[in-house]
Amino acid sequence: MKRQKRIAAIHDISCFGKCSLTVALPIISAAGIEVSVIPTAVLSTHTGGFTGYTFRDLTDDMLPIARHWKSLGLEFDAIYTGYLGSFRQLDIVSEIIDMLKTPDTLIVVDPVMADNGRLYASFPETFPEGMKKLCSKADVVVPNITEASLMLEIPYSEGPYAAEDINRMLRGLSALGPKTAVLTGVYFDGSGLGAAFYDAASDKTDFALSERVEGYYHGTGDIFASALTAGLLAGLGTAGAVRAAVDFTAGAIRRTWEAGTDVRYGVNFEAGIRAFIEDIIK
Ligand code: PXL
Repeated sequence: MKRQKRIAAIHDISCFGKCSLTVALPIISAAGIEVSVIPTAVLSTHTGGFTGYTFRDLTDDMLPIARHWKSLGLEFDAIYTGYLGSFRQLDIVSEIIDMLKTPDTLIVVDPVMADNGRLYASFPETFPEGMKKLCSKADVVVPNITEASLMLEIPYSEGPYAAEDINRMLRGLSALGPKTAVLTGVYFDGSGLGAAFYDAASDKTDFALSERVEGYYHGTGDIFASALTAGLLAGLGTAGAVRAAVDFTAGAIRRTWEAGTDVRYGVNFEAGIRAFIEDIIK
C-alpha cells in the first residue's frame, strides 16, 4: 500500500469563524490526506468584522515545533502556508520550508494579508514586500486580486477585469518564482466569478468560473486554497484542482447566501464535502 500523503499546514487558529486551520483541517483530511499543523497564532475569532478578539502570538513556538519534527525524520508531501501572526514569521516560515522540504515537497503559499483593496487589520505596510519574498519559495501561490496587486505594486481595481490584465498579473506572480500562479476573485463582464491560473511550463493561462453570488463571504479564500491543495495532492493537475476548488467554494457561498446567515460566521462548506471528495477522488 502507498504511504498516506501528509501536509504541514502553517496558519492561525481562529477559534470561531471558519477560516485558516479550522477549514484546512477538515477539507484536507476529508481528502484522505494527513494534516500536521504549525499554528501561527490563536485568536478568539478572525479579524474580519469582529472587534475585541483575543490574539496569542505563537511566533516563538514555530521553529521548535519544526525542529522537533525534523529530529523525528518526518517528511511532508506539501507545506501549505496561510495567515501569519507577525512580520518575523515570514522569515521563520521560510526557514521551516528550507528545513522540512524534500525534492518532492510541494510548497503552496497563500499570501493571506488583504482583501477588497485593503491590508487586514494589524498588518504593517511593509508586509506585502516580505510576503513577496516568501512567495519566491513557492511552487504554487494563491493570492486574491488585492494581495496580487500589493505584491506586484500595481493599483488595485475592484473589477470587472480584462483578460489581458489578469494574464499580466499571473505572469508577474509567476516571475516571482512559482511555476503555478492561481488568482482568486476573478470576474469579467457577465455572471461568472472564480479563479484564473497560469502554468509557467506551458506559458498558458486559463479560467474556472462559477455563478456569481452577491456579497462578501468570510474565509472563502482559505476554503479555496485548502481545496486546491487537496486536489493537487490527489493528482488532479492544476486545471482539475482549480475547477474542483471553485465548485466547492461557490457551492458553500451559494448555500450560505440562501441561508442568510451572518457573513462573518463563515460559509457552509461542510455540506459540500461529500460532493467535493467524489469530485477529486476517482
Ligand atoms: O481568512 C483569512 C484570515 C485568516 N485568519 C485570520 C483572519 C483572516 C482574515 O481576516 O483575520 C485571523
